[in-house]
Amino acid sequence: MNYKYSTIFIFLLVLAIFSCKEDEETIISVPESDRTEQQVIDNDSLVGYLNTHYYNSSEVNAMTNPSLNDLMFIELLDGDVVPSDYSLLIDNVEIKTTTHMDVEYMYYVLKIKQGEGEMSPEFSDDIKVNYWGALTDGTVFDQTTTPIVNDLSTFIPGWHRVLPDFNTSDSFESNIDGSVSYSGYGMGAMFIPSGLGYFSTYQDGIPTYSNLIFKFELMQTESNDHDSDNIPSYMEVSDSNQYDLYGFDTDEDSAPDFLDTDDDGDGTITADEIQIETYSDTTLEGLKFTLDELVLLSNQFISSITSNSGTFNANLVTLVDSNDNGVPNYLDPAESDTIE
Ligand SMILES: [Ca+2]
Ligand SMILES: [Ca+2]
Ligand SMILES: [Ca+2]
Ligand SMILES: [Ca+2]
Repeated sequence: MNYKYSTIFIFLLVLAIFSCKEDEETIISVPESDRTEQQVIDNDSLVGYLNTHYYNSSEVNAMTNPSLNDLMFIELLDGDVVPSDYSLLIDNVEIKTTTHMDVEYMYYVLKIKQGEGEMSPEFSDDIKVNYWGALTDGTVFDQTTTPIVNDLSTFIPGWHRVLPDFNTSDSFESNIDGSVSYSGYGMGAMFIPSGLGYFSTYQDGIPTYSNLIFKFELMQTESNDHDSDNIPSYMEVSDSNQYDLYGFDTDEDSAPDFLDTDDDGDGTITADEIQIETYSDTTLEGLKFTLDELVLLSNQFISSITSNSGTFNANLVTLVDSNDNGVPNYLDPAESDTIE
């Protein structure tokens, strides 16, 4: 190696070392924010937004089936007053609190339509929705054009809290072009802190620690029992954290209860450790009438209604506790008798 090339080599080597060092420092210099501190910052920002934005309340409230684009958030400029027929968001949102990852969060819900349907999703159910998502600076990062069906448990924590407070559509009709028009659907908007959104995780179009605004329409919902053990997934959580599907593993075999067909690991599947009585009728109304007449005990629930070639079915599930120790058999390895 002659002098000229060795100089270049040393220069590149120094540059490489320097670059590596800089990369390391870049990574180290961005520790995740403290959730409690970030919540204070986020809540100030959200309240600021709600105090400086109004919406077309009279117009949208008068509509039977308002679309997402019908609901408009408009910035109140300094010195202006809210026009009549419009309302300031802060005066109309419901203020909610919840605990997520041991932090108390506040979030805000604007309810335009409760929804005329009978169904409300649990946080782990499938939902059919239209939505529009934006940052508080007005940047839209996602929007549906036709309703999508998705498992609500895969959505961000804010959605788990908000959607169960709404009802589904009460009717729909198929159009000539194959699309479906819904009416009487639940519709609203949520204003959620980053801690109930993506927090420190960067998403396409969503910077880290972004507060999020969603408008949504809830068309339909369907109960989810991910492991088909007859215990709906929303019930396969701990009492202390009703939204944490993955954190509840009774037999500690690394399969969380909602994905475990033998929850207590005693060798008898859960479906055989509970009592199931099926009710059927040729009409939905007839079945509902029968179910309404039932007087449920505290350890009983009715599974969602399903239909199968003209017959409507629902299961009355009893969580039997044979040894009377307060733990139902399917979660109690000490009690493994199969229920007849
Ligand atoms: Ca289940
Ligand atoms: Ca398990
Ligand atoms: Ca299970
Ligand atoms: Ca079992």
